[in-house]
Amino acid sequence: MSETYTLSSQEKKFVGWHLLIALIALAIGTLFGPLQTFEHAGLDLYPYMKPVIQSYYQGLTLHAVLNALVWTTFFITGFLTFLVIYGLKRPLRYPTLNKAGFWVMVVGLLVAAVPILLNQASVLYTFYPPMEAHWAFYVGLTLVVVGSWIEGYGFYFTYTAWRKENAGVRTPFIAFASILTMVMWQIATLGVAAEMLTMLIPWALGLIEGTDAQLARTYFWFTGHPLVYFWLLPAYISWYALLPKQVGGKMFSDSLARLAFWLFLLFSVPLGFHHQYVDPGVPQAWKFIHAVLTFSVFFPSMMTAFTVIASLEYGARQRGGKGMFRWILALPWNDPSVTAQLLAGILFMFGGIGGLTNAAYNVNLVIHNTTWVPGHLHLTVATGVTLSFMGITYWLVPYLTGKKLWKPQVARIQAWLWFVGMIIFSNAMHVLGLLGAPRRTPLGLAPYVPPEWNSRLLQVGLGGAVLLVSAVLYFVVLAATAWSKETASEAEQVEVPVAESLQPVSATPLWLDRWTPWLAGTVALILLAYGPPLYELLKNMSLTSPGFRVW
Ligand code: HAS
Ligand code: CU
Repeated sequence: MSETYTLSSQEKKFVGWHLLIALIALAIGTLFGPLQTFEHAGLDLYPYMKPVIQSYYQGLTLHAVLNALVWTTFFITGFLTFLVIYGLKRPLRYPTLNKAGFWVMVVGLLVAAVPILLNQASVLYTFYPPMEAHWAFYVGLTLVVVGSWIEGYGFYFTYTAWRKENAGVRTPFIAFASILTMVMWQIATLGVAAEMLTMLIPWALGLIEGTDAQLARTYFWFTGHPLVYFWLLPAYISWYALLPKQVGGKMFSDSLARLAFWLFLLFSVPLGFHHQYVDPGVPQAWKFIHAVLTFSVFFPSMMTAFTVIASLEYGARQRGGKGMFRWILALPWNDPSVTAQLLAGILFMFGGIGGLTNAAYNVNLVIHNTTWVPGHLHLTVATGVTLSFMGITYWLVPYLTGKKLWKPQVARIQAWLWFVGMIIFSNAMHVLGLLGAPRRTPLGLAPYVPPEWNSRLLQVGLGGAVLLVSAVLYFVVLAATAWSKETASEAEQVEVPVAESLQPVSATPLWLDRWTPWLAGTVALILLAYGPPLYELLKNMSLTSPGFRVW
């Protein structure tokens, strides 16, 4: 196998289209974040947005749907496409199939966007019934998921073709982990597929009278929890296999990395009840089982923390780093892609600690539905993941466009501002949550705000302002890079940073490259953890709740 593979211009364009749509979604979606924080701080700008945006809830729906669902899904399918091609060092087996999947996603996005923009679907990104959106919202989101599945089938065909050509060879890690992420996603999204097809779409079309709110929430969180790992795993691929190369080191252990990914496949899905601890329709015993499984999925993230940091330390020591902690300073902090991902990792540690707090039943009762939860999700998906993806674009966009990154020092400042802004914002949100502030509420208008919340609410606004500056800088850097007239010279071309493993990949045991046992285990665990409670809910299903429009 040749050491490097250069994507054809067609392939680069295809990946680039995914990124473009993802970035447009992020550009619009992030703007609403600061708007919400300013509202919390007492500066309500929504009245000025009236012709376009009718309410806080329409803004919040746009914010979360565009950022948490669209930015992530489009970026991830694009990045995984890149990693599958580059990792397997071969073109997609059926590029037309992948293109078809992509266009289904785009059509779905447009179909869902219309009702959101017309204030016909201000149901937030969790779209819990009995709040009822326009049918186009549900159909559009379903098409986005179906499109991503089709792209996934394209990966599987490509992998099978590669396997035939490379019998007995270990699947290169970046391709393996990408395919696993897609498999996990396809299993995970069965929950919302069932929710949309059997309940929400027929209901919104008037074919059935009502919904069963408890069953709908259970379907949703079947998908909603592993969704967070669908966001996280592509960042982990970068931390495990690309970042070490960027810091001049090697991947600490190919085997351990694979084991972590298999554990994510196994444990990502069967624990959605940790989002439903307060739901009356879920029996205690099942909440307990899902709590235990939640602590199990904590484990591969701990493995990740130790092995990724070990890879970073190895790289830093190769660069002359010394001391117990001083080696951290020897990391290439001048590289914005590295800085963004290191800072993302640091805040993600705190997001992980918060996750453990959330998962503990009795503490969850304190923080559930408070601003603590958005505090947590901004450390995880909005920093661990999003700031990492930003870091990845700092080499990927130059690679795809053949341009030089515009002003790397500005990109570096952007990463630091995201880090600082998020610390201010997220810390204040966590504390407010402990003080009892409800999430998803325009707190600036709430009549019950006690004086001790005020300083924290101001910090929320301050964090939002810093994040706004960071977001603007990010898009300026990317736009200036893409539109620059200067193409990178031969010597300045970006090399795709894929780290070698410290131990030869051939030493990775075969059981870590076999799908059948792991898939069987995954399906069995899901059946055990979800089968009986879902069966009960389906047996007692009553589609009686009429739709409400509360906005
Ligand atoms: Fe969570 C709620 C539990 C991880 C996202 N979570 C949410 C929601 C979102 C979300 C979006 O149990 C809100 C949903 C909603 O709208 O209602 N979460 C956990 C647990 C983990 C966890 C146990 N969450 C995530 C990740 C997310 C995410 C990842 C997105 C990407 N979460 C919960 C629970 C709730 C919840 C409850 C429900 C709360 C409620 O009541 O509503 C764990 O998987 C976390 C494991 C993480 C670690 C950290 C490892 C650290 C690493 C960093 C390495 C450092 C580096 C840098 C590389 C153990 C890997 C080094 C740098 C140098 C300079 C050296
Ligand atoms: Cu979860």
